[in-house]
Amino acid sequence: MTEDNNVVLYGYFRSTAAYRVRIALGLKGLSAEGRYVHLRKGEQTQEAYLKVNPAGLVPYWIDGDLHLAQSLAIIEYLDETHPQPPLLPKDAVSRAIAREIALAVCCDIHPVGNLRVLNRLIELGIDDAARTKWSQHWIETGFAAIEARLSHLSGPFALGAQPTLADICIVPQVFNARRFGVDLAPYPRIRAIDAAAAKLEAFATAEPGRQPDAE
Ligand SMILES: N[C@@H](CCC(=O)N[C@@H](CS)C(=O)NCC(=O)O)C(=O)O
Repeated sequence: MTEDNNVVLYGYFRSTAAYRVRIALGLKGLSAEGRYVHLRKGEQTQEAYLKVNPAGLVPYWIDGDLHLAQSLAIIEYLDETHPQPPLLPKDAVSRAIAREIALAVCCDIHPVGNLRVLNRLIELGIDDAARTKWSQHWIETGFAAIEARLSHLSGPFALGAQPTLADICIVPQVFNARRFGVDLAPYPRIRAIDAAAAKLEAFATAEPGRQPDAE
């Protein structure tokens, strides 16, 4: 993959799942053509995009004949095809812990706060304030578990001196937590990871506010 072939990343500036892939691309020194799906306007449910990704979600990755959904699958593919710098630690225990943290974000926190879930809550008559509490609750529950795990690991990143898949998942979730007004005071290790990551170009350029479709 180079900068000038047909590699395409469908995303949305505020999508935390697409944000993960942008960070991974940056860490690898890679880029892709960005195509933007306006989630708030519901473009992900329109026929044009469903033809691209029938799941109606971003990110979506096209690399020649490879069409791939799921941020973690995309990131692990990038890591396997472009091994430097590695996004998973060398030893099996640390690798398992990096995946544990990544999955805690991607399976336990993210899905219940996704836009389509919040839209369904609107349809069920749940008001703004209650929906915000819902999102805060699941982020806080997930962050408490991740913070407990991190408290046994040395920083500055989740698993030491280099960012891994764990940090790639934590940082976008922190962005989302701030959007929903979550108090981050109880999570010092998570905050420290976010601060360490902000100093790295790959994380900084992946920030939602710096994307071409940012509003
Ligand atoms: N597990 C998927 C989640 C993808 C996902 O849910 N993306 C969100 C944005 S972060 C989305 O497209 N939401 C559209 C919707 O909920 O309608 C991944 O990691 O890629």
